[in-house]
Amino acid sequence: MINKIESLWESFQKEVTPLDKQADVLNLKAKYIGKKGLISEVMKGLRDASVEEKKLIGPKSNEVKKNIETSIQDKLKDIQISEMNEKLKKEKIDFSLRDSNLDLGLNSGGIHPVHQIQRSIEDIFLSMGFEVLDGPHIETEHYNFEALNIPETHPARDMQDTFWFKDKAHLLRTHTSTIQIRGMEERKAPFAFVGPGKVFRCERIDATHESCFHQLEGMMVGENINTGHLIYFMKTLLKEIFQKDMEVRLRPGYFPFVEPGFELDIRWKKPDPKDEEARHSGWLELLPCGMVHPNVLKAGGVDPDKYTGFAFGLGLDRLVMVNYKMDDIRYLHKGDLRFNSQFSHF
Ligand code: FA5
Repeated sequence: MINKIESLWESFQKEVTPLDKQADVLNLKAKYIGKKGLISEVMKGLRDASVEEKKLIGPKSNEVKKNIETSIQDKLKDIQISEMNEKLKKEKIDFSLRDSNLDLGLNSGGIHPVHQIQRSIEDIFLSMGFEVLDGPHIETEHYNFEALNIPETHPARDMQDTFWFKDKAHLLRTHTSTIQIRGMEERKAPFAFVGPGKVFRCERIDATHESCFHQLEGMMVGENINTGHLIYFMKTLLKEIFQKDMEVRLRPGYFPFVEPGFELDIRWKKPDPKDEEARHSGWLELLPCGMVHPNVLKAGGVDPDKYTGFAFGLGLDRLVMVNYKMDDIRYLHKGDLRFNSQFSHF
């Protein structure tokens, strides 16, 4: 077997040398070290080998695999460089120019403020032991409504105007709460995760409403999780974002998937565009949340007699508005470079 492995290494070297296309190199990689590649085929014979042989063959095959991997990477790099040189010759474009622009800070891109805030919130929750999950934009009625305790006849379906697909079975998700169900299905309690992303609603657009905006869902499930935990995590989140203790209040709020449900408001000063000094204080509705309804736990495969949990759904675009004292949400996604470039240094 050792001989076979060594001869595979030799034939690989012969085959890789003349290649000049990335696709061919990747095919060769699969041929030798893919799941069903030649090395794996040879390794099948390991079962019948003696203990002494096994001790030699294992490290040898690892060494050859490593050599093949390194040689593939080197080859791919060489091909990339020669393709770029070829292009330079043909198109007479100086690719290095872009880098020098970046050095000068000209035309450089930046991270959109919504994504900046999303990333910082993800970091806050990661540091508290939460996972970060993703979910599809195109959803089924089951994940968007049914499993969230919103049956077809329930009036709560009217609260969110939905973009439906023609098949009437699929839709653009109207909230990130869909991630709650998908997250529960994939893990065993206890768990905690957040799920950020785009959501879509057939809304009349105005200064605080967009039809495509961003939410960040959060969920914690375990034994004896209660409203105290919910308030603790929400206050910690707000303190980290605003870098100070925030005054909050909980009001009753209705969402079919939580019981009890709350609206968490923060005390804030509303910006007055006319007079910088004349600000007026108030409460801003920021964070709907609550204790997960037993039906929702059941739909996600969690035993509601043993576990409880809290969930929340944060509107990221509105949070950006508060953070930067913006008076109109529409600036955020208009694509006006004069607006966007203000954030490009991040
Ligand atoms: C929900 O979407 C619930 N899924 C949130 C939730 C999760 C409640 C878990 C309880 C437990 P709501 O429709 O209120 O709730 O939207 C949540 C947040 O999204 C709002 O507080 C607001 O910040 C933001 N939001 C809602 N509609 C818009 C819109 N059209 N444009 C911009 N932001 C919006």
